[in-house]
Amino acid sequence: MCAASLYPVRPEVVARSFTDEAAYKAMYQQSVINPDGFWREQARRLDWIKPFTKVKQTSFDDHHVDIKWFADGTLNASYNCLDRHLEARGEQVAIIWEGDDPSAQRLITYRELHEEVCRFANALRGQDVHRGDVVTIYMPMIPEAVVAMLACARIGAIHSVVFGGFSPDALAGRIADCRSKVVITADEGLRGGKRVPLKANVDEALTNPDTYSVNKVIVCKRTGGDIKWHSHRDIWYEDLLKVAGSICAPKEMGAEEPLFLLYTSGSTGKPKGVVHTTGGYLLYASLTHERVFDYRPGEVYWCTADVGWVTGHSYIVYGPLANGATTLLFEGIPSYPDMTRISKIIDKHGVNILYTAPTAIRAMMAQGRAPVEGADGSSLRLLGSVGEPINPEAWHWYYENIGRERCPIVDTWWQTETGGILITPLPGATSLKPGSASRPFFGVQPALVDNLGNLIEGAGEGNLVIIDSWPGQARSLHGDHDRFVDTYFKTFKGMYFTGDGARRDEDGYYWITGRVDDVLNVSGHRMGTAEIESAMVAHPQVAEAAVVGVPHDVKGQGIYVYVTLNDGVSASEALRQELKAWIRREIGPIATPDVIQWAPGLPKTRSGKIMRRILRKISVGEYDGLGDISTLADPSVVQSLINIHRGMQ
Ligand code: 6R9
Repeated sequence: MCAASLYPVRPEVVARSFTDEAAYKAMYQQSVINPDGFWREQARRLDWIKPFTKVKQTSFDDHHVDIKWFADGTLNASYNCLDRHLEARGEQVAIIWEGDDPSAQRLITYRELHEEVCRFANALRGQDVHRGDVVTIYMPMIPEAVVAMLACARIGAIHSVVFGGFSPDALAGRIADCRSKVVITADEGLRGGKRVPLKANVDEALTNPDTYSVNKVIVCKRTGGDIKWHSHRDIWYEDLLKVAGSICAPKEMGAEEPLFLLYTSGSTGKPKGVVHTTGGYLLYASLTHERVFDYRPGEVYWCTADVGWVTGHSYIVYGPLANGATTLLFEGIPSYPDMTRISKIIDKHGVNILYTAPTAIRAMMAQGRAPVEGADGSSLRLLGSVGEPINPEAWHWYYENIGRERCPIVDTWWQTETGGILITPLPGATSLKPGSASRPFFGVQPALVDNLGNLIEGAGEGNLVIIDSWPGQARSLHGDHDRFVDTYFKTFKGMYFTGDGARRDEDGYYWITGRVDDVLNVSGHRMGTAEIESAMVAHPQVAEAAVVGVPHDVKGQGIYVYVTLNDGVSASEALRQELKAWIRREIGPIATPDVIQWAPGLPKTRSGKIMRRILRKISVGEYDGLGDISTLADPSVVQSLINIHRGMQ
C-alpha cells in the first residue's frame, strides 16, 4: 500500500471523537473477549422496561442456529425513539423533511412526532392491528412513512416496508409472504418531478388472490392526484388521525419479539423476509450511529437512502431517533432539479454529516465540479458511504469536492441481514485507505475462508464470514428458518456467510471485492439474477433467460440479459424494448436491463447449470480465456453468442 493513499486521522477529528485509536483497540478487545460484559454495559443506552439478566445466547451450529440477545428483557422501540427524549429535547427538530420540490419543507419536533405516532398507533389499533400482526408500508419518503413505522413499533405490530419503486407484482409477493392485514400507502409519490402511482399499484397488487389477508388500505394524501377508491377497504390517513386519541401507552415488548421484516434479494427467485427483533437491533443501530458518525446532540444528520431499504431503517429512522438526533428525510433524487441538489440541501439545512452511496457520488462526479459549484459546504464534518464498494476515484472526488479535504469518509460495509454497520472506519480512530471499509466494529469478528472453509490467516483474499454473533444480526427469514440456516450457515459450517468476497491487507484492513453469489449490486441495490430471470421467462415470447452483471460507470453494475425466444418468434428492436418495459413492470424500474442480447442457446453444463462465467466474459467482450468449455452440453453456442455480441458493438 503506497503512502500517498493513506489518510491519517486529523488531530481535530481525534479531539472531538468518541473513540480514538487506543479506545478502539481496548473496546474492541473487550467486546470480543467478553461479549456479555461489553454488551451488558452498552445496553444501558436503551431504556428497558424490565431489565434483562441474560445477554448473549447464540449458536451458529448449522443443526441448531439460534440467536438471542437480552432475551428476558422488555422494552419498546418507539418509546426509545420518542418519549424518552421529550423532557430534554421535546422542542428539538427530529425530522427535517425536504420535499422533491426544493420549495417544500417541514420541520417536525420530537414532541410533534411523538404525538402523531401516538395518534396513528391508536388509529391502527382501531383497525384491529395488534401485537404480532404484520403491516405493509408502501410509501414515498414523507414523514408519515416514519410515523407509520414507529406507530407499528409502539403497539407491537411488525412493519414490512416495501420500496415505493417496486411494482405491483413485487408488492403482492411481499404481502402474500407475510400475510399482512393492512397496507399503508399514499395517493401518489413524487420523485424528480414525476408522480409515482402508489395507490394504483396497491390496487393492482391486491387483485392478486394471494393477498387476501389485506382488509384495509390506509392512504396518506401526498399529491391530491386522482385515485380509485374502494370504500369497503380504503381509508384516508388524515381522517383516521383526526379522530384518534393522542395518548397511547407503548406496548411492553420482549427483546426478541420482531420489530420488522424487510424483504431482500437472494440468489434464488423468491425474496427473503429478513426478521429483525427489538432489543439487539435497536441497541446496535443506536450505538453504530453514534460511534461511526460521531454523532453529537444538535447536529444535522442526513442519510440519503430510502426507508424502503435497510439503510433507511437503521440510519434514517431507528439509529438517529434512538439517539435523539435531527435526521433529514429527502423525498427527491440527487439529480432534480439538477445535480447541485445535494450541495444545496447541505447548505440550506446546515448538514453536518452526509451518508450516501457510491452510485450517487459517481453520478455527480460525471459532471466534474459542477455539482458543488457555488456551494459553501462548510457545515459538513463527516461523510459516509454505503451500499457497494466505493472505487478510489469516486472516493477522491467525494473527499475533495464534497468534503473539501477536511471531512473523513466512513466507508461502511454491512447488509440487510446484519442490521447495522459491521466493518467501518471510526472517524477518530482509523486512518483511511480509499476503497477499504477498514476494520470491524465492536463485537464483530470477520474472517476470510477459502472455498473449502479453511481460515485464511494474515493478508489474503477469500470469502467473507463472521465467526460469532452481534446484537443487530437477523434472527431468521420469515416463515422459513430452514432457508435462513441453509443460506447463511451451511456453506461454511459454524460461521455466518455474508455472500461477499474480501481481501485483507497487511494492516488488517478489509477490502470488499463484491458478491460471490448470483446477486447483483445495481446502484447499491441488491438484485437476484434469478429474480430477473424468472420475471423475464414469464413473458409469453421468452423461452429462457440468463442475467449477469457488467461494469457500469454510474450504477457500479449494470444488468445484462441473454434472452432465448420461443420457436417462431423473431427478434426485433421493438421486442427488445418491450422486454425492458416488461421487467420494469414486473419488478420495478431499478431492475430494468441495460442490455438485452439475443441468445439462440445458453452455455449449459450437461446437468443444465448455466455457466455464467462464460456469459460474463462475453458481455464485456473478453472472448479469450473462456476456460474449459468442453463440459458444455453444446459448446457451439459459445461461438454464436460471441458473434452476436460482436455484431452489437
Ligand atoms: C447496507 C446494504 C448488502 C450488500 C453487501 C455488499 C454490498 C454494502 C458496502 C458493500 C462494499 C461497502 N455493500 N456496503 N460493498 N463496501 N461499504 O447495502 O445492505 O442492500 O442488504 O446490500 O451490499 O455486497 O453484501 P443490502
